[in-house]
Amino acid sequence: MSLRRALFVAAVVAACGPSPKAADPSTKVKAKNLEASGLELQMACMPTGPELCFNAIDDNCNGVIDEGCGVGTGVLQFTVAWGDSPADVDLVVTDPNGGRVYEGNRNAPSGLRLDKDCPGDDGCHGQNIENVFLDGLDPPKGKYQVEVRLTELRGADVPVKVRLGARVGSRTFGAELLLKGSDDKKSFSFEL
Ligand SMILES: [Ca+2]
Ligand SMILES: [Ca+2]
Repeated sequence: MSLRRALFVAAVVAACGPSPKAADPSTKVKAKNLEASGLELQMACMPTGPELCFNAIDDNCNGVIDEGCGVGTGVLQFTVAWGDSPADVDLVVTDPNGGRVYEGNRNAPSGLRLDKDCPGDDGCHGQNIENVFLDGLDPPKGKYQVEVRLTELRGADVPVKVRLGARVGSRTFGAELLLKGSDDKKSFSFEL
């Protein structure tokens, strides 16, 4: 190929480039075989207005929980919120490779990350939230387990009301949990 022809081909390729309308990667990620233990997942999203922070609810039903609130999101996101209760509630997410993300291990090789741990030094300010999201676009296939645990009561009134929100692909769902004492836990699992 002559230099001139090569330059022409390169220019055409550059002009065509990757399509600006690249498919939204979240539409390829879909949960199946959802199973809940001790909680009832609400699958429908009811838009109630603009997104509110730190409530673990996708208030504007755009498929993202608490966006614009300084928490990470991705094709997978799991969030718990429990207001100003002094209780220590923990979110534990296990991926299909056995990677476990929680306050004692904030990162898994799959890309799961815990980016907020409350109450504690993460700037909770009476708005307790824990958030786990997938850093990356290609979550490993297989079974995921999401557990919410009341680790320590710390003088809190019982039951401790916890809102759980989950994003899997372009869908969000959630549940209201009532945790009744230390070590009370609720969980759900799904497969990709
Ligand atoms: Ca939202
Ligand atoms: Ca929200």
